[in-house]
Amino acid sequence: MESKQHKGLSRRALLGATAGGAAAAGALGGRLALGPAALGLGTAGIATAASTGAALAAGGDGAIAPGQLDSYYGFWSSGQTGEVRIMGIPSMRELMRVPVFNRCSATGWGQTNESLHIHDRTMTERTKKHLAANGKRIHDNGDLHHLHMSYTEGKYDGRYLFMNDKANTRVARVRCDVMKCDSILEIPNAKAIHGMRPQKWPRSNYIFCNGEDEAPLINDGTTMEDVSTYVNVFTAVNADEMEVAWQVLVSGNLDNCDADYEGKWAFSTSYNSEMGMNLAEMSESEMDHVVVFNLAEIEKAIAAGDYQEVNGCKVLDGRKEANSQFTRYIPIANNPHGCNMAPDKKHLVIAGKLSPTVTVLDVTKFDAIFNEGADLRSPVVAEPELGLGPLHTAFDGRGYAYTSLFIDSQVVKWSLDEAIRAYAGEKIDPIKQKLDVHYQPGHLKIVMGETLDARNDWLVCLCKFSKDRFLNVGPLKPENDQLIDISGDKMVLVHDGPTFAEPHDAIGVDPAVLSNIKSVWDRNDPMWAETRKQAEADGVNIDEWTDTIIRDGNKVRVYMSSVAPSFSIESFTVNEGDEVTVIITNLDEIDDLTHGFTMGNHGVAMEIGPQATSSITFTAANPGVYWYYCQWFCHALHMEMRGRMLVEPKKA
Ligand code: K7E
Ligand code: CUA
Ligand code: CA
Repeated sequence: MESKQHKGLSRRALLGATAGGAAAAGALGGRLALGPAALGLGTAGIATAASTGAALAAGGDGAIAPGQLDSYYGFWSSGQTGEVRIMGIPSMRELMRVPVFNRCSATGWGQTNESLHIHDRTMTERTKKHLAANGKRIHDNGDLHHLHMSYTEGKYDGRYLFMNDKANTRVARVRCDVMKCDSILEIPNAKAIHGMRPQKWPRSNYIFCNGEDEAPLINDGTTMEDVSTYVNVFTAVNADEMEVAWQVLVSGNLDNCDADYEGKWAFSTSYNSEMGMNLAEMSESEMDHVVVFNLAEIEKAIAAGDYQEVNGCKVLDGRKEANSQFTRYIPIANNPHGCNMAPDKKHLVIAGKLSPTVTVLDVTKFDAIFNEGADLRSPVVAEPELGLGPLHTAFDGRGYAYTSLFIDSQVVKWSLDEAIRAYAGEKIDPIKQKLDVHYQPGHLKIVMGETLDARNDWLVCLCKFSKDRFLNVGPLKPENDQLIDISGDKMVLVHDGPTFAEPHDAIGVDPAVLSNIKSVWDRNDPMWAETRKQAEADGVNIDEWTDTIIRDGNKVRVYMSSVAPSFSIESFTVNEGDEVTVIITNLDEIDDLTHGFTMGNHGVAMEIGPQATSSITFTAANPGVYWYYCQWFCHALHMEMRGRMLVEPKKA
């Protein structure tokens, strides 16, 4: 493989030396690129800008010249922003955002009827009551920490991405063929889904979801002070149906989780085995634990009907005092955090957080701890001391592990094999290198590192603080996702990547896995199945040019088509107080020809991709003239792609 090792001249030094030139070229390139494309004048001007950029970016180290594609996809979580971001590795360019738990001003996510159907598909009655009381239809926020791709036999299969929402106890799914969310599931009984992983073997039949916060199982206000009634809930979601398959009650809370490569186990860290309600109580014990979930035993009980049904979920008791075969609790030092399965199919690495150690468990020894009287620490095969604040661990394909040290602001590279030999008594130091990162790293990821196809080229380290690494943008600073070249013996930091609040986690994916990505929608896509049903009931063919207005009491459905640069309807009339639904099919079939629909002064906007149908509903509360327009710059006459809604005053 071609080495990407540092060649003496850093990207930073290179760009620093030519900063003035780069900025000038960037500004020039921007203007040139917009002008001719918009006016349909060809691309002669763009070529000039591109070659200027390429010269500046030459020199390697993760730099990708204009017009060049990245080697890998990166899928980034975004924490409290609630979206998924698609990045390029190694350029660290942001390629796209996929709204999931957030609302999106550009695409209308959280506002279009298609996205609202997805949002309220599985809302609990409690959430509906809460939303109604607050005058809302959906939550406005999410806290998306973890995202992972679906697996088949231990490798990514390019079907779906799955992600958690800690804020509102949800799990969502994104279709990889169109990179849009197609399912959001609110999980009953649990509180605050944090750690979340798909099953790796034989395929991702389940998504494992950790409930982080403790509360009474029947949370109706009757036992709030009695902490002994609090439980934590581990949930398996059926990934194909996006429904809860089963839940297991556990002792202690649940933080991060992972699954093995044999389909036998899931495991979760717990920092609050104490069931403490404040910081002092939560860090009181010397030891917390990792919960091991025995999938075969759980399945057996579910199949036998040996469960309790709570809020429509099948619930098993895996708490310590229940003494079941569903769980075992392996003691681990002091508030552990990360839970990472190595691609050697054998080793699970638990990061100590408050302890300077990581604990390596041999998952092939987990059967033994389910025997009566077994030593629960018997699967421990190494416990190297790595540094302060170990949070998460990544793996390459050569047997090295890379652990983030939050307090030390470092990534430590160490050998799994040597750590195991050292634990067995050999005089050997498993630590290969410590690299400073900037600053306070959380997750770190190697391309394909959470699959049986782990690579040896790039490590991304997601740092929580950027402090002085970028121009000051005010009290709220970006995070800093750093790119590290791991292809040689030594790790080399090659790029700083500022990001908005707050990616926790990421995965790197070979584009070969994603050959199914479409550029144009399929007209029969299920995304607008409900809308299609309504159109059929209205006798409207949304697959053809249409300009039909259906009046149904005070509901008005406006069916339009779009072909650049026109909507099929130039104006329509409704009555004051009407509930108006605008349904638009974009009949353009060309790559990258997205239209939009924005209704002026109504807070209404949506994206309509090529060959897609989108719809949006609002009330025309005030009489008068309102212009609607296409907000996606689609044509030289894009500004002219507009029309009027005339709202007749109520008759006295
Ligand atoms: Cu470490 Cu929520 Cu994955 Cu953040 S968690 S770092
Ligand atoms: Cu269509 Cu702008
Ligand atoms: Ca603790």
